[in-house]
Amino acid sequence: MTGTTGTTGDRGDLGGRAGRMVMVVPTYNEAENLEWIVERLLRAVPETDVLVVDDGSPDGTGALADALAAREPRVRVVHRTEKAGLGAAYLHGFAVALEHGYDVVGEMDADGSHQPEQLPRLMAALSDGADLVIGARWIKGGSVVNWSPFRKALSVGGNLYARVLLGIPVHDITAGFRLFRATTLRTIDLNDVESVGYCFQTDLTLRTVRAGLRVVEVPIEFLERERGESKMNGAVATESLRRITRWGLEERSKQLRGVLSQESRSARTGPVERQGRGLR
Ligand SMILES: Nc1nc2c(ncn2[C@@H]2O[C@H](COP(=O)(O)OP(=O)(O)OP(=O)(O)O)[C@@H](O)[C@H]2O)c(=O)[nH]1
Ligand SMILES: [Mg+2]
Repeated sequence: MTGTTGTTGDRGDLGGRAGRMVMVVPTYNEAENLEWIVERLLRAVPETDVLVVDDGSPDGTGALADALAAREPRVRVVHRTEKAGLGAAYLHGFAVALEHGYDVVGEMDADGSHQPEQLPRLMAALSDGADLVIGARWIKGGSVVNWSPFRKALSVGGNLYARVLLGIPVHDITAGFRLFRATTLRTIDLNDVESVGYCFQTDLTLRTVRAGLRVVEVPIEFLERERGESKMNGAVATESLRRITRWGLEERSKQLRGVLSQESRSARTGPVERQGRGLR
């Protein structure tokens, strides 16, 4: 379990009463990007607060975040002692955000892939009634700039696999530019989330859909990072494939059991109108 050293900054709390929205920004070795991206975010959406969750970056990102927080009251920092993956960092950030009473809790990478200038469009979708808004690459109007055809194929294929296997109508399940209503995060149970890498995004999407909440995708332009190094690796991709397959098969076998028990009931009681959801 990763230790924490709590929040830092020049205010006693996260300012949840003043700013109703907070963007959680996880960082690991983003010294070249952090200041640039946080300043853009605060310019694009002045009413938001920012919560940086740093996993003890060896390149000094945590200290840079503290310096930002010292001069900008909208910025707060959570320091964790070791790199424990994106999912764990977000769970920690969400818990802090909910504790401080924010109404809207967002996710955004610190590497420039997600453009803060596009955030107002996600905010509009939330105001229109969504419970979770996903900034999506793989829908009409969405795009990815500077990815190799192989990387694109991997992401499109992974999303297609997840959509079909999980049977949910979301096109960019792995995307990490998002806004949650705080009520959404309180409704879906975050206590048993085990996903570590970007599979975390799929996990939360699935929980939101299964809770009967409204997920809306808004097209974004995703830019490949220009500075710093990607943390995506084989282990992250494998975790995703393994967990999505397990969730999908569990759901399918539940449906199959439902169909079979209905079949045996109707065999015993004669013809009845079929009501089960069946295999999608
Ligand atoms: N706190 C924390 N942040 C992380 C960790 N892994 C990645 N991040 C941050 O999460 C965001 C997304 O990570 P990236 O390295 O860009 O990974 P990615 O977006 O899946 O991969 P690319 O598309 O290749 O950039 C960045 O802001 C990272 O600094 C981690 O273990 N802990
Ligand atoms: Mg990235």
